[in-house]
Amino acid sequence: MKRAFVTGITGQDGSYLTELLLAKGYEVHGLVRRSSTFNRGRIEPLYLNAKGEKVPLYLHYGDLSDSGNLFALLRKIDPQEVYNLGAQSHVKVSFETPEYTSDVNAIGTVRLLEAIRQLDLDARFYQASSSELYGKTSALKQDESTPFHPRSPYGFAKLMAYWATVNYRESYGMFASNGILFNHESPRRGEGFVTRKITISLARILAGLDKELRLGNLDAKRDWGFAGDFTELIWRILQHKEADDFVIATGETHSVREFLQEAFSYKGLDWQKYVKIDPAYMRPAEVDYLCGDSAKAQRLLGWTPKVKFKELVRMMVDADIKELQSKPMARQISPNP
Ligand code: NAP
Ligand code: F7E
Repeated sequence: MKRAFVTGITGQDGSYLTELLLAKGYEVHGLVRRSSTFNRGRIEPLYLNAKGEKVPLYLHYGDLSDSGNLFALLRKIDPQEVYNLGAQSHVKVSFETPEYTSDVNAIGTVRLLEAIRQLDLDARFYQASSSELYGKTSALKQDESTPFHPRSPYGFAKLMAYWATVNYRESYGMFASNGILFNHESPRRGEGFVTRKITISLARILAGLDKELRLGNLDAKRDWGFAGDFTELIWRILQHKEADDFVIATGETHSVREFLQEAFSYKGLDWQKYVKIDPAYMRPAEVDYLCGDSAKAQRLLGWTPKVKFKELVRMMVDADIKELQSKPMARQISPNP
């Protein structure tokens, strides 16, 4: 049985990837942070299989900022595959916590790579790189050869992690690969990201709980895919015959305004009656436009994205309406970044 070590297991991608790895017969070990409130909601449904039996899923306390912890865990688990999905993943928050974001996202990656190297583990390493590396780009489509120009502490920290991964591959012959993933969303998306903020808010407006939705820049364009599709690729990147870097994207771009239009019109509402622009949600520097070219992944990993924009928006809207109906008064929306 293959053993995988997953950082960021409690997050959106961590939960989809764990589901996939368990279905493929892996033993999965996840790094979890201690927090004052329990945050295992996304992985709780995975503890038992369809027959009600316990699955080989093990959680270990730790943190990407703690080298000793990472060394001890990797020594004990001795995984064949390491997926580094853990990160302070919010771009706007990274402007407020640049040092912390750099420590976790950049140095945290080096800590993992260094532990694998020093322990001489025979482990393949996946780094969750991001389209935020491209930032202020003039390329109509971004691929593996497009120059990087990050626009936030999140972006520059992920840039260092990207290059650390490439360097450990080139210097030490390690199987270390980057997936440069464009935005991917789902009903499990964090509530502070714009797509989920919109779909939660729409569900609350429909239920009569909210009257308005406060947002920042509606002109930004993103290449939004479905997280369930993308995590299959994360796994395939580590099964490829050699370590390499791959762009994962749908190749279609839409503005935040188009997302709003699609979501609200699906439920027969005019978004312009509800949305207020609030400078609190603007960023010191913005990434205006992203649209990925994943031809390399399609050619070498045999993959095409399945879920299209409209289907993704509707899936998220329907899921949030259903969730609100199942616990009507339970949801207190907190100020989202
Ligand atoms: P997410 O839902 O925000 O999950 C982030 C995960 O990282 C959570 O499990 C979180 O744990 C964990 N984490 C945060 N700080 C940590 C620390 N100091 N030590 C250990 N773990 C820590 O993110 P996601 O959307 O699943 O994204 C997964 C990865 O892909 C991230 O690295 C993200 O930057 C990157 N990425 C995401 C996208 C996207 O569109 N989703 C695109 C490109 C790249 P808690 O639950 O305890 O907070
Ligand atoms: O913002 C605009 C905002 O926070 C998208 C992360 O997963 O994808 C994600 O980063 C756009 C931006 O995602 C609000 O200004 C308007 O232009 O949903 P987001 P992101 O910044 O693209 C990349 C690939 C990652 O790697 C990251 O980890 O929407 N926007 N109004 C808003 N954004 C937020 N969050 N909240 C607003 O009210």
